Amino acid sequence: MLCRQCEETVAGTGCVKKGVCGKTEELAASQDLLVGTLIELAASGARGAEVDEAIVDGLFMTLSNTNFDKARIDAEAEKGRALIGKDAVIRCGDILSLDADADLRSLKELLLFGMKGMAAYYHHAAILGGSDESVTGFLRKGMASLAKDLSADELVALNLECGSVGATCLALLDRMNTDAYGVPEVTTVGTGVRKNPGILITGHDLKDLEQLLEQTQGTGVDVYTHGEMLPANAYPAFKRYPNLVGNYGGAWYKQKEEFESFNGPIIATTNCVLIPRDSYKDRLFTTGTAGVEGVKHIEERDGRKDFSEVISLARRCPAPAAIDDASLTIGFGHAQVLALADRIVDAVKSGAIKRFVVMAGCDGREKGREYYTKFAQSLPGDTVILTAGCAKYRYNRLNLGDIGGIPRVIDAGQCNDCYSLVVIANALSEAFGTDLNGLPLSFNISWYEQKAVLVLLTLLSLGVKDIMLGPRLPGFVTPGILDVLAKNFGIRPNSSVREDMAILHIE
Ligand code: FSO
Ligand code: SF4
Repeated sequence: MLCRQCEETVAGTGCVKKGVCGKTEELAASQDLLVGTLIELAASGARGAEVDEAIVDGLFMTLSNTNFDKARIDAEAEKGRALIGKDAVIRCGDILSLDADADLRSLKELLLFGMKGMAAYYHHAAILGGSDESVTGFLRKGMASLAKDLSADELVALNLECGSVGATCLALLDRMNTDAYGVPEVTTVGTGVRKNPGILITGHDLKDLEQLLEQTQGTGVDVYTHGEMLPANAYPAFKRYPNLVGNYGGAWYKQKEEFESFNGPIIATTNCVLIPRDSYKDRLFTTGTAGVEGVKHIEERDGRKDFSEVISLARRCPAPAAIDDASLTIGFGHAQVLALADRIVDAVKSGAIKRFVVMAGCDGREKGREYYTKFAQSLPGDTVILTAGCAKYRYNRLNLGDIGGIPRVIDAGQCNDCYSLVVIANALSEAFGTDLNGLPLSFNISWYEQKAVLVLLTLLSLGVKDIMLGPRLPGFVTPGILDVLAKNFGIRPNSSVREDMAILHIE
């Protein structure tokens, strides 16, 4: 196997015997065949809703930490083969062969991983009824292009197109979420526990949360969010449920300890799910694109998921053990921030706010990610952090205060809500009559998996320059491609907090 799609890849170069994530060689081979089948499906010229769904869901299932169930990956490849109408056997590894020119392969991997991220975001929009042919059309075109001999210029252009379609996809998801659940409100969320038994829901799927809340009404079972589900607490549609207690725990990589101490059942709706410890494996359920071998999977039937087994298990379990009892302020999507726009502009003009730093992205388990906590702590008091995604868990408990009522950590929500950061940045650029690069705005992004790759491509397609990226640069980016990214876009790796502050013009 060779997998180097995420930031935690072995030695920063590639997982070859087993994934750091726990992916086995057998699972990697199945994923390789699935992605190869999807490339062939896209190249076959087949069209229709089933084809698009197969590409979107198949790609999403191969995203890091999404599906560890080989049988489901194989079944998905079988679905693809049926749509092609012949026995496709091409593996992605054959198409993106190591024998090929390393820089061209690197650009194709960048494109493939960006499309995996796009597929994940599109899946979320689609389950809420959203659709956009410009997104699915690009996924078909982009996947088919992986099997072609293309020049570096053609591949760079496709990557930028991927980023630009990514903006459309993120805007669609933003619209679908707010149409379904209302505009997020600024909300204080508790992290403590109550005495009732509870169900913990993690991942990004808001529709799963909606159905769980409906089905738990009157059962005496509480519901807690975990990880990337935290921002759900800000939606008016969910706030009206009295048994939505708050958020339990931190980012995805802490789940082994936190799922254990939760005591009750856990529903993993998407990435990031980890191969569980035995201590809670029989309390873990997956749904949607998520999967783990030996863990019960809840299927959707006629648009409905039946969580009765989870609820009945919860009633037999002890209440969650407290981890802490803090409060987090969330809900700064673009609507709430734009409502503060006049105050923000005045604060910049008066010098009360000197700089915004986008610190969005992912959290992860390496020790080196303490950098982001230290960076946030070291920022001067006249700086505001704009964030989205699970990266926030590195600094959302620091109580960094506010600047004249404007919080120093503006948390737009999940990584699915990165579109809000684009809207906010565009509004600032309009207010100050300058392009994004002329604003007092710096980017210090932390990445882990492929949704972050898509967001990065989106920022590049919007013309954002000088993005700092860490904690390590992608293993699939060759020195030659890094050089192109550095020369054309000013992308650079982070180093030490002190040096990076100076580079990002933070005094
Ligand atoms: Fe985090 Fe995981 Fe949302 Fe990612 S939970 S790391 S970018 O998969 O999805 O931010
Ligand atoms: Fe390795 Fe990441 Fe691939 Fe898992 S997803 S096998 S950790 S590169």
